Amino acid sequence: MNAFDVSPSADGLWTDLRLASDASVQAAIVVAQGTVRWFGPRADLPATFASLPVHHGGDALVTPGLVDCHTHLVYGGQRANEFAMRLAGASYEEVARAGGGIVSSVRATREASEDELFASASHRLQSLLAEGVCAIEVKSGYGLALAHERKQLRVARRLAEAHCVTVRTTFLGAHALPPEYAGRNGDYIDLVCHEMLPALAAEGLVDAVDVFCERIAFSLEETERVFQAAKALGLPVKLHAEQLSDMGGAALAARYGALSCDHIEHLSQAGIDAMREAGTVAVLLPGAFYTLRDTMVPPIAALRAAGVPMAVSTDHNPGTSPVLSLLLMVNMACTLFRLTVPEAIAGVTVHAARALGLQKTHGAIAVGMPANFVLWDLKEAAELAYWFGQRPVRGVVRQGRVVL
Ligand code: DI6
Ligand code: FE
Repeated sequence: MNAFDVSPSADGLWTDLRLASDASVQAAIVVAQGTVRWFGPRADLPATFASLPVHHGGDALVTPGLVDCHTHLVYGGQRANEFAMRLAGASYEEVARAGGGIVSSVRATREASEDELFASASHRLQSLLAEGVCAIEVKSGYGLALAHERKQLRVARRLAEAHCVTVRTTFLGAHALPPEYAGRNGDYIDLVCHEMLPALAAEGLVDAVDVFCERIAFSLEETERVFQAAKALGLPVKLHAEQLSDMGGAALAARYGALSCDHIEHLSQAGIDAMREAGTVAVLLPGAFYTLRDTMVPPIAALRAAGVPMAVSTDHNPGTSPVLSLLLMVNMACTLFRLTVPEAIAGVTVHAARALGLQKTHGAIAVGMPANFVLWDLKEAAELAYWFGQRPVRGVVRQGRVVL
């Protein structure tokens, strides 16, 4: 039994709602066979729909279902000890070089069984779903060996099935150098490109390919080799780019038509221009910025001026962003990065969907799209950013079902 078997259909007429984009407008949504058939001001509702069974929204504010477009949700263990080390003065790079960091989660992930990983990730996913998330990206990258990367990606597929949520899987085999390849970067990238990626793609486990391009991870040349392997398999790419330094990764990713460049605290104007040309989404991750007590704010004004779409995500991971609230990221995107409230809301809906290539099915309430929307116990949209640490959800329709 999964979430669908126990959730009622959302088919019918949803009324007594107000639009997040203009709270003075009374809205209505018609859902038929799980798909949006009509959406607009209640006053404009065609008479043919007025006799449908009614779902009363109770004067809730309505938004599209949220999309968390960058997560590392599946992993073993946790790393509170490193949090303490950083509080005592160590930097993220120092912790990583001392054998902590990503590699310590790799050890714990390799030791965990698929069922254990599924149980812990399910628990985390439930927090996100309760806040109105209807689609989520899940990366591998804590296995760093074929069997363990497969285990992570299989868990991601199982999460989609068990929770009736859209999951996009991203292969992040080039996340860190596994200890058994110390000093042999080239050999490991060979393994990623010639064995891991082709095998996992053939098993249908990979929707996109990502690389951690950074001084403490992989170089521009190594990143490009992985992108070539992805391209040969027809898979879209994305990149952990310019988080700790300006490596020129964004421009490279844009040349490969990347769906998104993520983090981008140190992004240059050349990188911004390349992303605009390629239609690449800028994914902002304020949870990692906050946890690392970073001071380099991403170039928001320049991205805005260039018209590069900005998404906002949790980057949920055990090292740098152990957060399970996308609304808190909306708040932080506004307070720390100076996004406007409408920008931050677009960042967790329409632009986040685009960062996953899901713009035809998620991130908006639109005729022909699957019904994914959230009813909020709020008077106006600014409250979505304002009430941090709260969960003002009244109801959630996910994939045409009333799941909350
Ligand atoms: N950038 C991040 O913020 C995470 N991965 C990455 O490439 C951190 C992952 C970790 O520390 O476990
Ligand atoms: Fe990340």
